[in-house]
Amino acid sequence: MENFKSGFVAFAGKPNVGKSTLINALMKQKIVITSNKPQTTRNKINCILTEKDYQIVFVDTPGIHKPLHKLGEYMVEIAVGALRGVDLILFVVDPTDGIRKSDMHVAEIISKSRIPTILIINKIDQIKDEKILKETEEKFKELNKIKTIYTSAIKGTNIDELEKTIVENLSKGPMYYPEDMISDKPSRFIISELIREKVFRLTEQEIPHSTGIVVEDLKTRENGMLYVRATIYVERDSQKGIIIGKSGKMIKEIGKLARLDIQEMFEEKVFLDLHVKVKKKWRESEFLIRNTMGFKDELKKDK
Ligand SMILES: Nc1nc2c(ncn2[C@@H]2O[C@H](COP(=O)(O)OP(=O)(O)OP(=O)(O)O)[C@@H](O)[C@H]2O)c(=O)[nH]1
Ligand SMILES: [Mg+2]
Repeated sequence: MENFKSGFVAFAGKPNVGKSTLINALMKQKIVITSNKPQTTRNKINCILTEKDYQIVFVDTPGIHKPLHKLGEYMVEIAVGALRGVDLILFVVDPTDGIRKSDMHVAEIISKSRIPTILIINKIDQIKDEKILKETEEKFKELNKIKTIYTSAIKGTNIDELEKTIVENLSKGPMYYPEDMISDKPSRFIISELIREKVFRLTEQEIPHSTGIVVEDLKTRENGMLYVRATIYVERDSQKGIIIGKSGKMIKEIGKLARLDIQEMFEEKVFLDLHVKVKKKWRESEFLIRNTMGFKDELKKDK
């Protein structure tokens, strides 16, 4: 163990650039949720990759954006706070969307931290003209970066190279987590995320962002089946109607897809009992956010 390396490696970037997809690619399994809608990730989630000679703790973070409600403020607070004290920052940008003020804002926060940074230009499978990659890189020449890596998280392009570069930049260190641990979050949280992912993927407009999931009950029954009772919270009656869908079609689909994912992750047969409730304006209330989001760990005490 004398030459064992380890470190905390935080992902940073605006929403939807592919931070969580990159983490799943590096972990070689799905751990965090992803969707084509911005602001999918709401918490800081540590994902742990342990190999013979090193342990990397990937810190997934919410996308940094201009918040429109209290939930958004918390997400940004968590994202910026997650960069404090890490060993390395992976700054992810999406060249298909063009580099904007919002990216430069993240770059400024990263620069101020003075933490060594790797610039990741992701989604290169969508880029036909190499010139765009060079131009994108050029925009960040002020950034104190160790290296730039072009990736496609979806195709797996340069993911090995990224891992190698991370390891090269880690110092000698302890095993922070047990070697068989892959996430620092409890099962209830992971299950609530898998359900939320289906809502993000199957619904549109303001619905996904108005949704919070709470796993109320989780137990293994005598027949070995994992029983999950969860509530999907929305803000308005009309949203409840959409989540349930015509003759319950939507909630059935959410339940089916979530159940398959939970089964795969926990390697057990799952019975998923899903409910929908309205909690008016829960995204504006600190108390309700805490009770709807599993945010408790990261947030400071009531101000
Ligand atoms: N074509 C392509 N799409 C990608 C790639 N990486 C991620 N995506 C897609 O981009 C979308 C956003 O991915 P996420 O991983 O959820 O993005 P994120 O940065 O974690 O977003 P937030 O959690 O909202 O901050 C999803 O639809 C992904 O499938 C890539 O390399 N190529
Ligand atoms: Mg994410």
